[in-house]
Amino acid sequence: MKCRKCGGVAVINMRHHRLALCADHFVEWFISYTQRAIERYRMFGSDDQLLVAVSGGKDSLALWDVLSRLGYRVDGMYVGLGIDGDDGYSAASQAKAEAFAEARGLTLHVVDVKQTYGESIPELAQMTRRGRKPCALCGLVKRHIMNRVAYEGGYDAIATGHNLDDEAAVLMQNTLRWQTGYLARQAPVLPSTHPRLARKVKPFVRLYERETAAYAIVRGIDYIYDECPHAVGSTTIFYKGLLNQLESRSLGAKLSFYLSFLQAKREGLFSEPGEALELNDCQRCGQPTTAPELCAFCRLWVRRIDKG
Ligand code: Q46
Ligand code: ZN
Ligand code: ZN
Repeated sequence: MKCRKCGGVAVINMRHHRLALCADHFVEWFISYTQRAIERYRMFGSDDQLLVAVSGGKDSLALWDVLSRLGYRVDGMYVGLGIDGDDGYSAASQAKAEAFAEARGLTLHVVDVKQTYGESIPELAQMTRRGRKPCALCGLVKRHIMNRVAYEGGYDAIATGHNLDDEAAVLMQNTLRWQTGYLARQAPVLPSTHPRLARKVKPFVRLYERETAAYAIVRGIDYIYDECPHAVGSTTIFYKGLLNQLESRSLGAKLSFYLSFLQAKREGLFSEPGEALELNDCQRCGQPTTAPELCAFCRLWVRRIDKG
């Protein structure tokens, strides 16, 4: 297989784009494809200060790499969840994130949940939702910390490494249940609705997971291969498998599923129903919440104190 641009040995064949590229031309294509998505969905500009949510995995480190190569002002943010103790998943992924930042002279904010708030995610899950997966709680804690760090640091937007496979899997889940509220909010850009809630952007939404993985490998990025142990058996992974089957029978199916959804939204489908939700300031942390007194994050810790 030959590179379409130079005739050299291709490292990847993106059949849905009918495009095979060598390592150098793939990196060039990947970076400019990301920049085109940033512009097309008006994610941010060169004056914006960005915060990348870094997990130590391929997508978030590849995103940080691309954004810094594109010349954006971009720092990283790692949340230490305390999963699997001192030498488990969290410790290993934090080490990858820190090594990446250090080698490139980039700034990484690290917030360790246990050190900051008193319990790790598994401990908190054990106390509040015995026997249930910690993911819902983990997502809530991560979102809260990201918003706090972005607000305190004056960042304009939080960028996450969600790729097309992630977005298509979530879209499929939401569509199968016609969850119109979630569908209305699923987008490459979520504008800020409150000064304490930064804009959320996903520059990799049009890139297949195998393309972000290829980019990380070609660029020599040292990332954590393992998934979080709690991701095993998740519904998202199940839907990703279904979509891979679909893609193998129908080339480009994932991309057209997602892009047609965005097109349908532009044409008015799933427009946000009713009025915007009224937001109050949480009486404990100040972050906006639809609840009258405490936000969901603070209720979690207050409940834990009550139980402890
Ligand atoms: S980190 Fe947290 Fe994920 Fe692990 S506990 Fe679940 S939500 S699976 S992105
Ligand atoms: Zn080439
Ligand atoms: Zn709060």
